[in-house]
Amino acid sequence: MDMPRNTFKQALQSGRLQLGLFLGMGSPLGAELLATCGYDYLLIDGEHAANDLRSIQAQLQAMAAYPVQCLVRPPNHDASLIKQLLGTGAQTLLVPMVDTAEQAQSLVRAMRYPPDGIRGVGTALERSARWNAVSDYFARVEENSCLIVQIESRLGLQNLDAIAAVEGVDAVFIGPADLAASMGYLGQPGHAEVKAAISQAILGIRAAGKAAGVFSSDPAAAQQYLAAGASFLALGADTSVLRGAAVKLLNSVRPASAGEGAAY
Ligand code: 3PY
Ligand code: MG
Repeated sequence: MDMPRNTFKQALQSGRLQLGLFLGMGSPLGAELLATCGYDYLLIDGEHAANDLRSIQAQLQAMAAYPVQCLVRPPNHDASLIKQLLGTGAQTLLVPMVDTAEQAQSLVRAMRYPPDGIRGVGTALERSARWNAVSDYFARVEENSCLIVQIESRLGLQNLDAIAAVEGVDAVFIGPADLAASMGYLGQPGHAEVKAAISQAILGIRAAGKAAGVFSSDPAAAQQYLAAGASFLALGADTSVLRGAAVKLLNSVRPASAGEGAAY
């Protein structure tokens, strides 16, 4: 059978805007439901959400029947975990907390087989190669693998040019929540100084010839980041979308005088 194509990577390479959502529910049914909504990509979050290898695998399986690209965020830089996530069939990884070019280089090596990297060879056991049913897996794996590093600290911003220049880093994604914390604005990802730093970072990433992305659940900020040159956005998380819609529905019917209602 054919190698599954990483159309997300192709879209980044050709500068086509990609709009996505983070998945934090750990639910294959939720992932499948969201796969019908028309987002270009859905990102299974393993950094903050309660996901493990098996729940990530189940969500990848649930979304496989739909024309949506699946990204995964591991919790850390562990090369063994990256090997397992790639083996599970994740082709695009968004790796958090990348502060230096050396860290980015290590991640590139974790993504690649020897002699260019350190990824172990075990396709007979891996969904990525459909257990060796994909006959040209090794010839096609690199063109279909995509590494996005997250810059989300002052140090990361200082090292942005060097990080973005690392060969094998396909794109750089800014994490506003952590960046805001690092800049002294914990809980204020929409602070004017944070937004200005993000727009500046996007310009730097583009100048390095890499695709730039950012998380923005605020549509006005999202427009600002698009204008600065971002080519992929995460528009929020399923958890916030669900909670926001549930609260809005309730408040649309509940009499104003009824207060907040029971606390569950
Ligand atoms: C952040 O905002 O810090 C994130 O990692 C989400 O994009
Ligand atoms: Mg973050």
